[in-house]
Amino acid sequence: MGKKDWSKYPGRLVKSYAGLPGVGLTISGFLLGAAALIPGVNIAGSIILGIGAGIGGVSILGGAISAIPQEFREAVQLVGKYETLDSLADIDPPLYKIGIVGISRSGKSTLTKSFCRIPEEKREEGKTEGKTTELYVYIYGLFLSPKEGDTVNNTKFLGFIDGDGAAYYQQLKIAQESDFLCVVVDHNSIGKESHKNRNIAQIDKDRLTKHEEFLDQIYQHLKNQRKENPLSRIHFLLNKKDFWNKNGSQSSNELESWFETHINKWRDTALFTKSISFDYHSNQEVEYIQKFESEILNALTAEDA
Ligand SMILES: Nc1nc2c(ncn2[C@@H]2O[C@H](COP(=O)(O)OP(=O)(O)OP(=O)(O)O)[C@@H](O)[C@H]2O)c(=O)[nH]1
Ligand SMILES: [Mg+2]
Repeated sequence: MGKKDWSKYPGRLVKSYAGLPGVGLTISGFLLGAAALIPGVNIAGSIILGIGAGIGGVSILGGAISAIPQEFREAVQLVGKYETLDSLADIDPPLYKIGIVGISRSGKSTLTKSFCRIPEEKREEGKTEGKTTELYVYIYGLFLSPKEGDTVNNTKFLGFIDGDGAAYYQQLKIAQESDFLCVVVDHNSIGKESHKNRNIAQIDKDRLTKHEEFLDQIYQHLKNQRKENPLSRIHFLLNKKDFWNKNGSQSSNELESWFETHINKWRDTALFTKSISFDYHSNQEVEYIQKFESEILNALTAEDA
């Protein structure tokens, strides 16, 4: 059985009564009935009073029932399922929303797949399979190490939000709705399936410019949308380390310094997040996925403190 959130009941009740014709009828019934009590007025007035009160009573009862909150869906039942961003409001407990943003081919869906260990048969076309076209949320249960006195397993329910990197309206929406925002950048658009005979370590300057434009858009949007309600954390990942660090070359130093310069700019001025962090990352290595998990745990702990 789902739980209901009764804290919203009084508000819903007032709303539900505001639109009821029965309340008006009750009042008119009472007025007519009262008139009937005046000596010399017809006895029919008393009957009208009865009818008016009756209709009013039924409406009041109907209003009280319709204001009962909708049932909540339990997060534990949704683990391993896809949801939409608009369907999360009735989930209990509320999800901790991890938004993954970045330009196309930076590795957002790969990160989501690897972190949530989404089995192949569950991957959906346009979501976690192939090029992302739709904005989706994937529900994941993160096991937390038990605190003293815990009698049951402590799980935090995460909603991973991923979308099409080429559709900026999706990216801005994700950033705006997140608790923990992960911004993924890279040095070129080469992927696993297209690296043969290519210089995988080469830094594509145009791509870095594209990341910069993207970062600007996200920055402006968050500045506008989240100044009253700051995010819990923004975490930057410089992805595809397995490619750009191939030879441990001079160019990887350049890339790292490009990355850190941008993060420092955010650090100095971004008031729309409680904290900022970054890491070098590769979706190909489990060690980095674990580091990403510690970063989420870290932000969660800070949030609970
Ligand atoms: N070498 C390497 N390739 C990666 C890494 N992460 C992702 N890729 C590859 O980069 C390509 C694009 O990855 P996706 O995860 O589909 O990129 P995306 O950001 O979801 O892109 P859109 O859905 O278009 O927004 C794929 O070929 C991935 O295999 C990584 O850490 N290292
Ligand atoms: Mg994708």
